[in-house]
Amino acid sequence: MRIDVLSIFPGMFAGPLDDSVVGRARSEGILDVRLHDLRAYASDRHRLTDDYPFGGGSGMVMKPEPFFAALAALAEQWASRPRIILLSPQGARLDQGGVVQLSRLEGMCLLCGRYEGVDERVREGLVDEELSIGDYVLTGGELAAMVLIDAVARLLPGTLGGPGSTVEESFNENLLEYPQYTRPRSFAGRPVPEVLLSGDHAAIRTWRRKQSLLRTARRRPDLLMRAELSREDRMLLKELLREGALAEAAGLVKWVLAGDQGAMVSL
Ligand code: 9D3
Repeated sequence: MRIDVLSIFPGMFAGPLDDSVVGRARSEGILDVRLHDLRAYASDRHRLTDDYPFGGGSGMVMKPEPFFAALAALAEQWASRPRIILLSPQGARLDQGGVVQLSRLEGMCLLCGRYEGVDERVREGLVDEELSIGDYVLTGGELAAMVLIDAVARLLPGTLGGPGSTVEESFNENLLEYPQYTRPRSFAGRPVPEVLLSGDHAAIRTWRRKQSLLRTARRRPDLLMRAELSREDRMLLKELLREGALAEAAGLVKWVLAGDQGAMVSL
């Protein structure tokens, strides 16, 4: 996959994309990240990429010309036009489903905004999709672009985590992970749960599934409501209810087990 990035701070991308899974994907030619300094495409002699907002107000707005000039220059290099994505707080929230879809593209071009925002003509004339990485305020789109690249890179064919572990992943979709342990068997007076040392693989699988359900119910009830629950899952949730393990999540789990969510959502 080729990813072009337009930013006035291309230097920000140095560290995060150089090591580990992303670094390997790049050195193996699975991922081709091309950083472009937006300032190089500014039209005025001061190479300004921002200006005052029409209508007044505080803060600066990114000028449209550098984005248009940069994309015109890049169009010469592209065999086909990649998906052009603006990272912005007004974008749709990126989630793992969106990351999977993006990972199937041949290429993307990421536009990173700065200041208070980007001239609307950039959206109207250039952008295919606008994405946010969450409801908190960053200083610009660069870190969001790096998050997107990191999440997409690990799914590319040939990288660790690439299409392959999908059967297990879809099974675990919308559930949090179970607690994990490694050596030593006892640390700081805390032993590893007995079942994990038992060698009873069926019992281990059931314990892990139950822990996943417990964690998800207590920490992320929003995910539990979307999870595809098997008959065994329902049984495990009933056990957790009976054991009083669900605490404040008990009400939600009773509602999930009642099984009328489809009706509720369609109302
Ligand atoms: C005062 C209004 N602000 C909107 C919440 C203006 C504003 C703040 C921060 C405009 C741009 C930015 C810079 N942020 C991004 O460019 C950005 C972002 C983010 O702040 N949060 C989550 N995802 C993203 S993607 C790009």
